[in-house]
Amino acid sequence: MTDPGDFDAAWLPDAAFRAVGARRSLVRGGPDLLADTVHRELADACARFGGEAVRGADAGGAGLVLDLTGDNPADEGFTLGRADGVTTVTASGGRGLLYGLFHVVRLGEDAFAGDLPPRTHRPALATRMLDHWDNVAVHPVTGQVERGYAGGSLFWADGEARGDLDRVRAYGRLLAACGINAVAVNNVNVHATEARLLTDRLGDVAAIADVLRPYGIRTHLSVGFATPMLLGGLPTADPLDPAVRAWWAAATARVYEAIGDFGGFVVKADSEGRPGPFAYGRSHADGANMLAAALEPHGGTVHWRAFVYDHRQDWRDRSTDRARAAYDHFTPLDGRFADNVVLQVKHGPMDFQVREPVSPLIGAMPDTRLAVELQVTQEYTGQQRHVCWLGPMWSEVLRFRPAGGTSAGRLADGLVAVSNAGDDRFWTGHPLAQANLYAFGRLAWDPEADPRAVLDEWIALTHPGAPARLAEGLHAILDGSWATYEKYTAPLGVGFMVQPGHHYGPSVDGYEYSPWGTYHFADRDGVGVDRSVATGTGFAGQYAEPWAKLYESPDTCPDELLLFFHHVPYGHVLHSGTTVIQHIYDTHFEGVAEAEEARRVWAGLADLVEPERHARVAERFEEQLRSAREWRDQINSYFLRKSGVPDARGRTVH
Ligand code: GCW
Repeated sequence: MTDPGDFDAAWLPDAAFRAVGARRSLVRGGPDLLADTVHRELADACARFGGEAVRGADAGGAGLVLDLTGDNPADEGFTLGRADGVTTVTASGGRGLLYGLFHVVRLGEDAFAGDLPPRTHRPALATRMLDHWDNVAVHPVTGQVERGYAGGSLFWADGEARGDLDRVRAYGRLLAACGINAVAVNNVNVHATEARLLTDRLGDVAAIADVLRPYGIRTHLSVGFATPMLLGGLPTADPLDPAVRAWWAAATARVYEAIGDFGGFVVKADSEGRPGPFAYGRSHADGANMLAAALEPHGGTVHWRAFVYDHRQDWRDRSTDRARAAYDHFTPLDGRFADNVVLQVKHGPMDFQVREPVSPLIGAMPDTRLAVELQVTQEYTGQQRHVCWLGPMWSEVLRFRPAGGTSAGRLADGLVAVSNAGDDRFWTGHPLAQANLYAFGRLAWDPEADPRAVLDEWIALTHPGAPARLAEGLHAILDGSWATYEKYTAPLGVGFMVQPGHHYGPSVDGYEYSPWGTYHFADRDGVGVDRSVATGTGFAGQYAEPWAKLYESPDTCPDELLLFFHHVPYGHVLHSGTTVIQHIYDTHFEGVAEAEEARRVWAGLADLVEPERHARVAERFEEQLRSAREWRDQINSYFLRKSGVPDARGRTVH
């Protein structure tokens, strides 16, 4: 065992188990791998807190009984109740039992006080998956973990699988405690070494799967579309070619020999230079369905990403709009995907910016299974050097009602996120970014959950028994941190303005004359992208009503998305009553002031937080402040120089 002191306990510190560990508990039912996990958890907790954990036999006097009935193993739900001094968790399947245990842990002493009428809890979304953009071999451009801000990979180091899987085991345990049930272990940009995870390096994947399985987590692999050529020696990867289909069928069958509960493939095809079906004149449905056919006999799923756009656009070409691309490519294919294909759609139409509208593809393909993809790793939201609690952003996305009816969270069968975890001692680089990982799992379980309540849970689990002042301080720092980040970065939904390549820090024109399709079109008169139907790219028309109409006009478009949908003069008056240019100045000064205030609050919590954790966050705040000031000054100066309109409040703009 790795010394637990080597890495942070995150939301599962020993003390979080005090209430369950102080009692006599009984786990009934099985044999079952996950019921054994539940028993082991209880036995460990009891060893610390003086209780007793019994497995199997009926023993009197238990204060906590976890009953696995086994009648519907696929059901992930559980029923929790309390009567006659006994707290009972009943579940049909092992995962439900495990989730029930963690629910009891979250409740703490409240699970053992008074009567609780039986209540059933069940995840709203069947797939709750983390994608790791981890490379096996260090990639010359993207390193060990693409867009990773938490050290190296949990799974791979320098071209090899890590031998010590204790960290992976601890990770699986943390993920189970927030309800995550699937992990893809390699980057969607599948390079040469990583392609072999499907073939001669499959044993490494199987070893990871073995460690995650006791926590109810199925392992998935990202695969490259051209693998039959790369590794199979075939002259083509045409999805309709019988030899290609046979190659995938055989490769997939071998995966299932090694990993009986393998989850399936994640595929990035015809996207940012990755190979795909277009090369053969085939559709994305042809491509996805070929892989689906290979997986189908074994019960596996294809997660086919919808992130398809022209990344070699001519910036002079105003008719191409990257925001339109996913909808334009995929809606004509609705109903043509096999039952075990899930279309994985980024939550916004562009690319994980601090503010985007919800992708119009969500809800536009009623006959296609949907997974919504979030980015827990903070590529565009401060790279885990800035504090940015994303629960409120994701909650907005999941509660969005595309056609005024069912919410995005209810339309999806899966929620997927790019993980922010690595081999860093605190898992996520910035210790407060642990809250994002936790919240992702909890929102995938219940997309309607109040993010504030989720944050309360995370605070209470991470710091059991801490005084109210700590929770208040953490709320003061985290609650508004997304809004703060938005204030000092790209304004009013316009996006990007980041340094090309690594995407950290400001560069207003960094992507303005680039082929990536990410422009703000600022000139001396105004700024923003006209995506209206009347005079722009027509993107607003991809929405169902009421949204199409709302976004179409600058008069009704919400302020925070104004520059995403419209090009307006600097003097345009927002609903808030201020002009666009004054809003830019005001928010940039405010954003920095708010970050300074958050740093001050954190400093005042030093007596309540373990020194190493406190120091790590304090150090990150220094960098956040430096960077936030740089953002403020570059954005403000840029717009003063473009517009010639001074700050009405006469503050320093360089
Ligand atoms: O946000 C962009 C990232 C790429 C990433 C791509 C994607 C894995 O900058 O690093 O590639 O999205 O989602 O495929």
